[in-house]
Amino acid sequence: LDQPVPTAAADLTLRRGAARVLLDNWTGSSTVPSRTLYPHQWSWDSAFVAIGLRHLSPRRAQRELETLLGAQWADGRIPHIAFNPAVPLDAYFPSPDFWRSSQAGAAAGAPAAPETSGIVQPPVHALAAWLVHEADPAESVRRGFLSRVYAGLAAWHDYLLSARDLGGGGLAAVMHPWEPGMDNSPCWDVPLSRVAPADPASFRRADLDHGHADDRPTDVDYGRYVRLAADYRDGGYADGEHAFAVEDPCFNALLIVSEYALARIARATGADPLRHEQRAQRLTEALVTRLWDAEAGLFLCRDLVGGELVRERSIAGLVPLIVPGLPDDIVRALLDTLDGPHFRASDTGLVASYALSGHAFDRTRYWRGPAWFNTAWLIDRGLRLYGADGRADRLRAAFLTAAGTSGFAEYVDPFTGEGRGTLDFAWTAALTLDLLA
Ligand code: 9YW
Repeated sequence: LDQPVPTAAADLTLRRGAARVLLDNWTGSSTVPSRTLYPHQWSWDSAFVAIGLRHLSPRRAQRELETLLGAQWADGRIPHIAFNPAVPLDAYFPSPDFWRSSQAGAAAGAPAAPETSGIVQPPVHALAAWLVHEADPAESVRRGFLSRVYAGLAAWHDYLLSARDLGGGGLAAVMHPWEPGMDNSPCWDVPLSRVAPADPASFRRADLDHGHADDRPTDVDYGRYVRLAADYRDGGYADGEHAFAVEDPCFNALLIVSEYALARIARATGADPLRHEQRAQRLTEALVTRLWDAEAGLFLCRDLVGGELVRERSIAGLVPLIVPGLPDDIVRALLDTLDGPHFRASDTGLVASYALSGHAFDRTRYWRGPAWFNTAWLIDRGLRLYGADGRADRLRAAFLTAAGTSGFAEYVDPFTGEGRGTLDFAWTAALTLDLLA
């Protein structure tokens, strides 16, 4: 697809629009993903937001991450949501009175405040912290930013690599479809099918107040999400035996990149960088050994309960292109898959969240087909890492066009770029600013 060539004036309008979204979504100490749909602080959203916010205010970007770390549990986990006590309980479900973190999570070290969820999201935070530091090293050093965040970030990775190595193969496992951040991906269909849905009368979906039912997960899937979360809570958020346990390539690729970032942070603060570099290398080996599938041409999820690879092509299997030091044949295969018949990225511009050729492909439903901006940003980085700059430039142009024309949508139709989900979505705006910088 030929993208219009961005002009300086168009860039300026886009930059102003993106900055406006971030200003409007700022609460005073962090950023909400969306004023309507997601009125609290989300974990990986905040990391992406900080990456964009650093171009407007490095100070505010630091604050974003430090606020999130204020919700960290003593066992090291960074919860996927830190709740704003000023927001009414019925504005978002599952609400704080569902998770009951300060009580149900006490044994796992949940803080007394704020209330949080008990599950996690992908570890983009150390990468974000390093990028925030780089935006203004003098201000970062003046505030001791890296020293403030290092211990928390290291504890976060320690948690993922110990309590969450449920498969014993050196990767971190997710225990809920919300943890990899791609809530209703077809990758979860089989692992999730074993979970009995919670009684629909036992909860009320707040997401449907703001979004189209056709764009959102189905009610049955929602019931299963609720059941998994309630069981985890009722077990005191202890990790171990669980009905849903999956090794996700995107989650682990982000952990690797964040381990390399943590090595840099360690070096800058006088801590030991070697430990993190070695961990990143071991994780990379485990990722390749456990999740690479040459026949599929991308990384797959491993279902630890069923004991098999999940044979679905999702964007999670392409994101590991951001991992440094991948074997040449894997890099070549990932590049081929990206532009090949399953994803056709050279035609679509942005990359679909699930193979266009897949049996479960749905161009409007959330993570079952629509294209998202955070994954496009990650793939842009991967393409540049491996010298595919021409392709990265095309992806970047498609990203900026779709972000602007859709009003910073949460996600878009992969064929038309038409906006879906909510508008004025924080990470779409933040990553727009980053690509324009
Ligand atoms: C939900 C906030 C979150 C993102 C996830 C996305 C969605 C939450 O929104 O999940 O309520 O369904 O899937 O990645 O962090 O933006």
